[in-house]
Amino acid sequence: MNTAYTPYRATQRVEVRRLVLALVVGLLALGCGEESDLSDEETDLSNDEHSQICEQIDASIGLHDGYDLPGAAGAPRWGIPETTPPIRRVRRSWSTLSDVEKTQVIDAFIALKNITVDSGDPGSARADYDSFCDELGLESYERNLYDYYVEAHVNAWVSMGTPVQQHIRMAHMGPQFLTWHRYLLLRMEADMAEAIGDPDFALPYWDWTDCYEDGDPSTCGPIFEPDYLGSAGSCDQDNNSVEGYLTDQGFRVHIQSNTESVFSPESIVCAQRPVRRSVACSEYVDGPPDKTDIAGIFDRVVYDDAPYNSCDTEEDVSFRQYLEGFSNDEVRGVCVLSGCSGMHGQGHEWISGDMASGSPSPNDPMFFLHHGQVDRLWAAWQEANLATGGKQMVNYGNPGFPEDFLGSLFVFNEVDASELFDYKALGYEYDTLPRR
Ligand SMILES: [Cu+2]
Repeated sequence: MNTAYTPYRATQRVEVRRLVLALVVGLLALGCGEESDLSDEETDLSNDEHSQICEQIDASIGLHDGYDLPGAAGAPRWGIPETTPPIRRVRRSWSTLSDVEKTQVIDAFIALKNITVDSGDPGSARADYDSFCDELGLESYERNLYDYYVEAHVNAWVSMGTPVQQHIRMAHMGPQFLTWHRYLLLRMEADMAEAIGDPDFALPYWDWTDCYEDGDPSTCGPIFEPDYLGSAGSCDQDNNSVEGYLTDQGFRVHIQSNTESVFSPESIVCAQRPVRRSVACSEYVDGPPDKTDIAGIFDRVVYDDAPYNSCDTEEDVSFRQYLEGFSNDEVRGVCVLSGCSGMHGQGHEWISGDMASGSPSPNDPMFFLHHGQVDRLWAAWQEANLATGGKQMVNYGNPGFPEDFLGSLFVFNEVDASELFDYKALGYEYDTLPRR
């Protein structure tokens, strides 16, 4: 199945580089290239500067469709996993798991790293993907089932450069943000279950509010335990490797990006190193989202709103925009690019390190727990709509989901967005859901 990585056309490469360069130069000119020593006043963007960045993001859209990039080709297609009625995965809050259950989750993540192409383990056929790292010649790199998810996400991110007609399939900054990540988690969860031989295995989620109730809100003790998910890292960017069980068991990152050109395939660099975190070190966010932020989802009555992007869709109107981030109210260039507000972006930025690296952010297993919470809030919002609108409500409780966006997912073109609305039909549910 594995076919060689065919570089996208040279003319496109030049254009990508030029645009990314323009973006970076633009950011530097706006004073956003430096991470510190800048006052708020200096980093604030005028409306004009804000639209300029948005236009540059838009301009990078359309350069390639992603199918000739690694991470997309090679591996067998999946489809919706089997969901025979007895299988009911109940996704629970991480902080309610027993020590044994926590260890099982971490071991499942590690197991996926050990399911390499040639291992012959269940699922190993799906590790036969075209890796960005094949092309970059990382000698000791072995393609594996965990990194498949990282590379698929990298592809979806750098292919944010999608033709205009492909905008309807973008995995971020648009309506398919929630459907795309729901599918990513669904498949990851199924692979973890298979890897550890427990068909009822369910991916836990990170309930952000635990950081306020049960621990030191500055570092969120209930989550960043060295024995399980690993330490909170360090604010020293050169010395922020995660310590503890995860790292000790050999969990390593293989693909990273240089953060100056996050929307370009040119940004990809391959590596062999532990996960990095700088929890609570970002100057842009004060903490993970809290109860008040979460309650705000019920004030947004439509799923998404025209023009269905990140820069112009109103987060006061669009549930998706409010949840995803990349807010159109951002006043800092770095936040327009990577998201600092909006609950999803805020969580990424608060953990920082690999989580704030954009395209390869699934390198940190926290990505999957964080997106578990994002998916849970979508489920809660759907249920609230179903309760008020009756079971006949269009699109399974997603009023305002744009018709044009109901089709196939980017990279995962074997499924349609519309197949992912009814999460219980996909074989899982949540232990609790926030209510209106
Ligand atoms: Cu993502």
